[in-house]
Amino acid sequence: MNVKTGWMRLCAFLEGGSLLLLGGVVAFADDFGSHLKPLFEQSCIKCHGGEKTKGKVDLKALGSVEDLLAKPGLIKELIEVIDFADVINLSLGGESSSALLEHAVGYARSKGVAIVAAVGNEGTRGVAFPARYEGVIGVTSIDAKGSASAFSNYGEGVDLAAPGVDVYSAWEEEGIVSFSGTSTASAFVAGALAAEFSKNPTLPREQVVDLLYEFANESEKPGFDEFTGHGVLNIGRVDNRFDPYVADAAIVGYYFDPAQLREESVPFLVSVQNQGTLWLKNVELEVDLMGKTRKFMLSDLNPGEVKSERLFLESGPGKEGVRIQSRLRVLEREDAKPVNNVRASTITLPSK
Ligand SMILES: [Ca+2]
Ligand SMILES: [Ca+2]
Repeated sequence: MNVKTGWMRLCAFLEGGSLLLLGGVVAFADDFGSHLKPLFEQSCIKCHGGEKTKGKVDLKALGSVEDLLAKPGLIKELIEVIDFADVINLSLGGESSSALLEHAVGYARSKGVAIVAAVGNEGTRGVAFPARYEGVIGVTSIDAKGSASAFSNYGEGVDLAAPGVDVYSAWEEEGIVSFSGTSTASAFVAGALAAEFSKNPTLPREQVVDLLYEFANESEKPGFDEFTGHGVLNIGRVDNRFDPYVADAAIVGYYFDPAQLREESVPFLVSVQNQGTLWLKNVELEVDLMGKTRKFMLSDLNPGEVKSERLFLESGPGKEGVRIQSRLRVLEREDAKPVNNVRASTITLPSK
């Protein structure tokens, strides 16, 4: 099966028109040449303050994200892409809704096209449009440790998280460049979705999207949450779901409830997830904190299940960073992926 991936703009824009992002495409249609090429040619690869680059799109006409979204030409382009794409990545967003854009999203949904969009990089409550629309997969950014990026917007409309901090990508003339932003994360999810559509041609599209959600790694608050939605994209778990012998326990992080940060002794959760396909009878968790080692035995973990232990940080907000080190050991089995069995973090609680 050939999955067609439509690119809208490869770039989103910061105020002043400097570059924010880009992304990567996984699969193309047979007719890529005839249909997508003109769009690629129009897409900007590099945008700095409205410079025209290498004979590509003239960026002088482009203003803020809001201006961009309000341009009828962009919506027309989107509609044209919908007619032949399976996945569309929208690495862009704005604060206000647009009737035209909402119409385009509704049209895409009616055609069974998946739309993936960045949640925005203002670090505030309120997901950008179009990511906030129902039916659009809103993607947020995490760093290398799997924590939500401080610059990511949050709230209703965050569905999934993917890497978005210091991500390396190819650049013009064999160069390499590092990008950060939810736009980068969005591209990973669009690529993963295109790959999974291709690998699961008989599954309804909505079910394939649900697979990405179901096999996402737990992150932030246990369960669905407004910072990382269903969790962090893990295409390996999706692909391993029919292998019945994967034993993999993972420390998925430390969660501090913002409502409890004012206390002098701040409670937090250490969470462990069974990211394999085997039921795990016993998993030993050790946590080093403030000169003491605490041991816990987590029993009876079903595939995908998360269990948490509550600990306390005697530091309080605004004090110096506290080192926390955690280790996991799966008893009676060999863990297939030891790399996620250890986590060392220095926690500094924000002053409130
Ligand atoms: Ca969560
Ligand atoms: Ca593991």
